[in-house]
Amino acid sequence: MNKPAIYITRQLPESVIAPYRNILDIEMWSKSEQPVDASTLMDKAQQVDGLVTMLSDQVSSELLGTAKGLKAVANLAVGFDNIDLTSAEENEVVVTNTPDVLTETTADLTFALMLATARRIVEAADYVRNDEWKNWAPYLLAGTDVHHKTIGIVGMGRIGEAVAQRAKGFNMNILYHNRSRNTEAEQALQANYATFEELLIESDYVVCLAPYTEETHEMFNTQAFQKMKDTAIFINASRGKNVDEEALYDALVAKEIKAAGVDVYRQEPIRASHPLLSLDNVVALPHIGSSSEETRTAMIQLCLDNLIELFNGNVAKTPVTEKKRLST
Ligand code: 8YV
Repeated sequence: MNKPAIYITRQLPESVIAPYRNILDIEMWSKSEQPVDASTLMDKAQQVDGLVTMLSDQVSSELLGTAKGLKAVANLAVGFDNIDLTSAEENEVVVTNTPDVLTETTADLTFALMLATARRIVEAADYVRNDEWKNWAPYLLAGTDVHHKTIGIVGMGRIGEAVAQRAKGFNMNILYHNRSRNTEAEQALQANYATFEELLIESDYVVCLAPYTEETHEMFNTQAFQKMKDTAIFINASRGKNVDEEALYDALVAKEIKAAGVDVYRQEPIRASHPLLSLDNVVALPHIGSSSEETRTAMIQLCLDNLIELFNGNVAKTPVTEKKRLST
């Protein structure tokens, strides 16, 4: 029997892929410096049984409608806002994602970003490297404490809970806002539910971990930043489109909030000319929430395991669309 053919839209390490070559006929995008272009992705989608895609690949209704042999799309991310799910369902293409394996790693990065922003770690490291450190001064690069402060987590899913766990270790007071109450987090992590407005008003650290949906589109806007304390630090480690970036810039310049740590942007990658990068009180990262070697490997393996399960006629381990087997 022929092996199912799959196309992977980035170059991934052969050491991780190799064991799967016995079961799957795997082709990968060949250029390490640039992402797959839309027309190659469209062509490949028409030739294979499965795709492994990244958040930056648009899996559109046009692609799904024309790729008649395509049975499954395994997205290398917990999010799937790059995939037209309605069209996937209509075309009976099963979509999978990579939840759980990236939870702790993304929570580590979120917390690191919060600490880096509060304690001005990037500025301080540059200060030493640029030979600016001439004298000791009592308030030299003085930051803001994290411990014993109030953290407000917007989006109390798996990653939100893992961030709350870290916050607990820092003796923080934990508020959260979510579509629905998370009673488990309330009990296990002493997290207190707050309306979005209450959370904005009361938090020292406002941390956005909500997935991107129509409801969350630019929920962090001028009004939201105005409600925050002028000492508040804003962290975004979920999706750029949850934030009105102009409003964030204006709030930072007007000192309506103190600082921001950002891992995600409306349009990625950003360029050095992005307004937020002109501000010293911004720590900007290149969307590396889940980027540890261990987690990236686990994510790739989960994508490929999902495809194998599906091609074997089983339900995928982590399906996004309705749990169904591929019709054989
Ligand atoms: C992605 C992410 O894994 O999982 C998500 O939803 O945002 C990231 O961790 C990364 O962008 C690769 O697609």
